[in-house]
Amino acid sequence: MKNALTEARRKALTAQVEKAVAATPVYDIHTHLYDPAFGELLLCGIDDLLTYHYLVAESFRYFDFPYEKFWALSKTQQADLIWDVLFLQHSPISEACRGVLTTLQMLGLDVKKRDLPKLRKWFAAQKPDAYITRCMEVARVRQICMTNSPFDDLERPRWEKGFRRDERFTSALRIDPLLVAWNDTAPKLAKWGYKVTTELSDRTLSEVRRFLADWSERIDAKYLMVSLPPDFTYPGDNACARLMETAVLPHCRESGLPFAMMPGVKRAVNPQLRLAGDGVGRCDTGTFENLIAAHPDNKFLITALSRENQYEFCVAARKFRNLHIFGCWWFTNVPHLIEEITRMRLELVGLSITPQHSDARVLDQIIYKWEHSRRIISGVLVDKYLDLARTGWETTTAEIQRDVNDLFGGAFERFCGASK
Ligand code: HDL
Ligand code: ZN
Repeated sequence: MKNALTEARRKALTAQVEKAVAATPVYDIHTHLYDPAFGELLLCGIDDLLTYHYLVAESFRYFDFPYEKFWALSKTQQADLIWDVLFLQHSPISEACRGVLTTLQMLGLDVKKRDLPKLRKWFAAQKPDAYITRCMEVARVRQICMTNSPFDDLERPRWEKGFRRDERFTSALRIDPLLVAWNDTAPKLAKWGYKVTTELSDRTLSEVRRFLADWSERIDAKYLMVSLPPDFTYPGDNACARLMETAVLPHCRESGLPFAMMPGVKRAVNPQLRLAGDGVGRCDTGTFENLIAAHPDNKFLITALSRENQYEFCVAARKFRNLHIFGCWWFTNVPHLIEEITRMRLELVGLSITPQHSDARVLDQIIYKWEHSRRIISGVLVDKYLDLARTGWETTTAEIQRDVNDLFGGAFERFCGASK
């Protein structure tokens, strides 16, 4: 007998879910933000929002001058051009443009006036520490995981000098150069005192493990992370696969740290766009199934850049309990795909996933990235709980809150293990 869901029950359930999703503080498990101790590396404010590389790429579609001319301008001059072309000359309809406006609106600023100088004045008057707290409160973000690279010449010295941590900011050890550019990276490790050569001898591999252990310790890494080109293969007679197998994964097993892999990025498709110049390619998910199946004692986090791969990794997550899928990464971080990917994950895998991360590069972006995603995640969850209600299953308010806590960082923290 069809369970006629009363209008009152529909309304009550919808309100419960929307309230829980809107109010639950989230662990943002992948960002490019920095602990305030890193000073100017932590980007924030209207000019950083406007010169976000997503908007740079969109603006160049209207610019008819050489790339170098833009790069020679100051950040303020670049922001002026972007504001003019993407907000004034054309409606700011893209997700990255809309995001700037959502952030301004949620900070209580009037976008109707389109007064960029006035907006600049407001941001200039913000006190850094108070502003960080304000952005995290407005976005309802309880924890921010950074992307920390020993290979970043601006970041490394601050870690080596040491500083008092802001406990709201956790760390992830980013190791792309080690895995995808080993021949260029080996000399750097040698310069830093690790006895390595480009030849992957036993001594080199054990020194790479010492490097990973030193940095995991130094930054208190919650996981290790790498982005990979679409053609990464495992097993494979390539430095990436060999270093992964003989240094990275043993280190992760020994330290209990997950290894996050983000496949499908084609770096510098258009180098003239600099950070905005990367593209997407579909990977062979079978290579990752091989890797995960061969390492049952390792924990893997995966998000993919290709929409099709996100579906395939949903299926892979059903096969491997040591795989935790997360986020709508980069080009998939747009409403239509966030909805599709979240719906697919909940329907195929259930709640043992992490639906979103912000990937924010500018502090204030956490406000719009989470506002936009919460609305979509809320809508999908309402549908799912209404589907349950139609069977006669009554989800309690406490159970809804438990599930949302899981989706907003709880499942991730359990997957990482209390120890790390
Ligand atoms: O490799 C990554 O972590 C990506 O997120 C890149 O940083 C990319 O430039 C980005 O910012 N995506 O949102
Ligand atoms: Zn990122």
